[in-house]
Amino acid sequence: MRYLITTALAYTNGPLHLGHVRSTYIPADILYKYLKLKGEEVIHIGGTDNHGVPILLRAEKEKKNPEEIVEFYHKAIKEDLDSLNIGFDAFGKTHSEIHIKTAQEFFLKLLENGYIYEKEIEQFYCESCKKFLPDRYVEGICPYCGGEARGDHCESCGRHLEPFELKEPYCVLCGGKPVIKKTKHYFFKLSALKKELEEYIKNADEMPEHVKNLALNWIKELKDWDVSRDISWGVPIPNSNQVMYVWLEAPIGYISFTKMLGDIWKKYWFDKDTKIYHFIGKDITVHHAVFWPGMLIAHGSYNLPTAVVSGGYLTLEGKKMSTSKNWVIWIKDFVKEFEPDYLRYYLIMAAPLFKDCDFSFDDFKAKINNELINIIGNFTHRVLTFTYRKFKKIPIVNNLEKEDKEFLNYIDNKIKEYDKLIREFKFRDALVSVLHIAIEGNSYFQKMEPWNIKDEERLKQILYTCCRAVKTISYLLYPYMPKKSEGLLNIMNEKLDLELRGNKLNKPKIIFKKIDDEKIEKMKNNLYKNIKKDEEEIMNQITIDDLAKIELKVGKIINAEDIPKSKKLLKVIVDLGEEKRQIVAGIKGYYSPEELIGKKVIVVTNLKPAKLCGVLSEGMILAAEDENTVSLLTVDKDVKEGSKVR
Ligand code: B3M
Ligand code: ZN
Repeated sequence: MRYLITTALAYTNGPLHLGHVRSTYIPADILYKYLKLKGEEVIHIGGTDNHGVPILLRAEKEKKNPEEIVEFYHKAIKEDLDSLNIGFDAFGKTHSEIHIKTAQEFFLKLLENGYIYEKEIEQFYCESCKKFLPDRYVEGICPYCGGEARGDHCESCGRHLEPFELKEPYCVLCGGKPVIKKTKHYFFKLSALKKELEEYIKNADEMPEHVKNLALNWIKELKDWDVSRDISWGVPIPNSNQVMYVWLEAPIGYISFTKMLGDIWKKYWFDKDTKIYHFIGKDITVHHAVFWPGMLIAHGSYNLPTAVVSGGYLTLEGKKMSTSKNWVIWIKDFVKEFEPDYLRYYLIMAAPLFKDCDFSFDDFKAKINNELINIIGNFTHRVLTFTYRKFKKIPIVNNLEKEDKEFLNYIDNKIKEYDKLIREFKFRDALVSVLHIAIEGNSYFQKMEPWNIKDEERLKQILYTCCRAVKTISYLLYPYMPKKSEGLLNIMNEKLDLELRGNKLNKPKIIFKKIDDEKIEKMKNNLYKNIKKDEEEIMNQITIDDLAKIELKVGKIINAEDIPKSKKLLKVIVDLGEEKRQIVAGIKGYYSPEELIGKKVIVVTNLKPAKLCGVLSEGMILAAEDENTVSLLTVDKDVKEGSKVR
């Protein structure tokens, strides 16, 4: 089997932050390094995405050429990745000859196969700038919430918008009022591919379940896709003065950049015994699991993705990351203070890849100091220093006792488990298997009490067994923490494999050093000073959709009883019109059961049922509270039971 691993092509309008590397680059690099270690034929292809409106807007604002912006961030992004030891076989740019040529050929093939057609549409146009204004070139007022919005999206309420929906639209370049003008655009016939896409997704055995579901949902209502733009920055569409929509050409970069390796690129894109894994962040799942395979099917000759590995979001100290609000940790700042391997460890350990995850400095410190160092650091250091003191080299023995064999057997099983998990993208679980070897190793060492053993042969057997464990740990840690693995192997004078050669040991030094509090405090201070109180409030705002999740209804209390076991709780039956519910309310002492009967209250009706003091509660009654009392919320005029509250 041959493997092609790709990572999402980062936009060259900023450097990388923790979110990018958590969802995409670190997990991809772990699989890449592991498959390489196993001697598999594998390449990792990545690069940057240089087109699209945000980059052009940034260039226009900074009065620079888009090329300059692209060059600057392409370099910065590659440096960020290098600093974390993410390995690539090719790292390209979409603003390059090889890509432009590949994308144009691709386009022409789609045209030839009948999957691209022209259609007249209306677009905003700025007469003073003499420009069409796609997507983010127009801003205005959101018709839904009245907030300021861009042509494609409202930042305030989070809704997707079509440009013509905007109220009081204006051109972002000159502030002028745009007019509506007709233009011809190219469309990709995505709607014709419904059956093929469905079949592809259903049969993609390695596709993660959440990706499959999302894709199948999208496929239900496939619309054709507007793939041309009236701007000058991008891949020119042959025989036209438009460029390709960035999302049409960017994924073709995976092919163009593989071509940078020469003729072998063909094996990866045409030979059937190749697996293609696209690592991405979950916000671009549909582009990779629907649009991109659609393009490949329409083209007709390339391999389709085996899996789209889409990692969850990362929040920072419990809040959504925001580059505009400076609530972000840039990679280059992070690696100035902490070892890159610690970041790699933490971001994998903090949560499974497909789940969202939070980065917090305190938790980072705790996971490194209390988990990694206490378990793996402690075991490996203990074994190496003890063995060095006794023999100066790794003892090799032929015979082992039962308990040694049992431990080695345990290790072998963990190696198998790790292999299976990592290939299933369960990077966290695979790392936990390594921790288990160290935990088991620590208890084996403790139980054997090598410090009390007088018989040299027996001592050699025990330390040999322990060194096998340390060697295995070093090997399995390599994809996750290449530098730490190298440090351990250096002490053992060993190669990166599972053999034990009985070499002379180098004097052990501490490989896993603790993170110190000062650095944590410094980073935290730097981060928190960015966020002023009022900004904090804005970041805690919820959207109207968040609010709509809570279902509130008017209910009439028809029965109330004491719960004798509890100091605070009363059991209440509420009539909600269509149904009656039992709810446990924390109002004892403020209301007697009798005075509750007949009251109209506000009930949260879609709260997950729970037992309080052993009594089932199917909802919640709203009440206000100050330091003196608790007061139930009620309705101002009499309305029917079951009325909705909004
Ligand atoms: N540049 C967007 C992103 O990183 C985009 C990815 C392209 S992958 C072909 O979210
Ligand atoms: Zn204008």
